[in-house]
Amino acid sequence: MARARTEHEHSDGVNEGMSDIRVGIVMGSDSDWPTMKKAAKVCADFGVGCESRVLSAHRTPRETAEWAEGAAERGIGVLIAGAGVAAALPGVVAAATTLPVVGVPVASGPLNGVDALLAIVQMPPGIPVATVGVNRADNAALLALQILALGDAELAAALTDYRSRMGEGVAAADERVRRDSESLESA
Ligand code: C2R
Repeated sequence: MARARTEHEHSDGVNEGMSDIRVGIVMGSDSDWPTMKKAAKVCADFGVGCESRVLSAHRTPRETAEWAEGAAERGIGVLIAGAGVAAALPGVVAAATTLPVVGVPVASGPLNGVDALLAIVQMPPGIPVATVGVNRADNAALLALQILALGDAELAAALTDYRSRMGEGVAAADERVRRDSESLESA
């Protein structure tokens, strides 16, 4: 498994050389792809294979159910489902499998994602969808990887490493702001 890259390091976003598909990413339209691509990129950065599909609970209900029903058999461990406006897709996917589903409300349409957020987060009892913030497909992938890491010590170590490098970035920013603030006092 590759060492995870930070957002400042290069990645071409392609899961080259990764045959094991462990994360399934689905979105209601290709207009969601610029947002959902962030999830595929995080998976690629951690060397975790994913597949990305456009399927719609509204427009292609049969294909959507088939994809979700077959995911566990294909070796997928977690699903990420993103949709905008009247976002039924994550819930419909969750209803078709017992794999954990992470929902991404996509900001498309006149309500800028608030409609999708409420549709995805307010699932009825019995069919949970772990909902992340509007457009936060990157967090959806990190959460998916954390779930996979429960049974993968190498992936867990890569996530710990990612967190500590993120902490170093905050410490460097802290230092810069403190120095700038002090320079104002001495000016
Ligand atoms: P188009 O850009 O194709 O018109 O889609 C998509 O996720 C997208 O954000 C506009 C928006 O419609 C959403 N969509 C859903 C579903 N299918 C498509 N919410 C669904 O099944 O939930």
